[in-house]
Amino acid sequence: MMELVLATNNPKKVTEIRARWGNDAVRLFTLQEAGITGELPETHETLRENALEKAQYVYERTGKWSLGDDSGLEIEALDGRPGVYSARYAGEHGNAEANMQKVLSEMEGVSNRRASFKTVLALETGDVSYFFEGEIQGMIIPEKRGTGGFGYDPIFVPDGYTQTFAEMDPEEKNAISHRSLAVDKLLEFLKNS
Ligand code: ITT
Repeated sequence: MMELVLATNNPKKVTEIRARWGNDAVRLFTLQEAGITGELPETHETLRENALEKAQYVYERTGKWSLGDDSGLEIEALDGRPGVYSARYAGEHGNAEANMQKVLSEMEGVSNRRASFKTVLALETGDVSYFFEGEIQGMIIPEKRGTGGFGYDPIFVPDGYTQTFAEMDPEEKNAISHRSLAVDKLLEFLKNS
């Protein structure tokens, strides 16, 4: 059976990818299961390069196919910020509360609330690297709502919906999210290869 390591330290990403996974021929491993500890390198200025960097870091240490996920929230009125800096927008890596507070204060009084979530997945196979992207458009609301999901989910309402990602059931977010769109492209690729 083919083995694939999810090159992420974010357990919420693991849950979301696993929930979408519909390929019995490929067994998914977490970093923990692959014996890798510590933060993954993330030194570039594009989602694509960072996703690949994470995947290659894990491939080099495990020899197994590896999948990196780099994601970000791009806000029109903020010239695309936080974007590739989403995880550490307020300084400390992964402090979602502080990151959302910073976004909300920068968006105070701003009438253009358009934003999009993007995920780039990089699959490192040793010989070749493949990329799969997903994107969803929506709006930044003025105050947080909901407790589900993670990261910026409480302040993002996807187009066509009234609830934030954090107010939706996990299945509902996963049915439409940027990450799921990218995962579906990866699954399609694996099915045909
Ligand atoms: P890994 O690098 O270990 O995969 P990470 O959480 O640091 O985990 P990123 O570098 O891709 O991941 O940072 C993306 C940040 O963007 C993350 O910290 C979240 O705050 C946010 N983010 C990513 N996907 C999201 C989603 O589906 N919903 C809300 N926020 C998300």
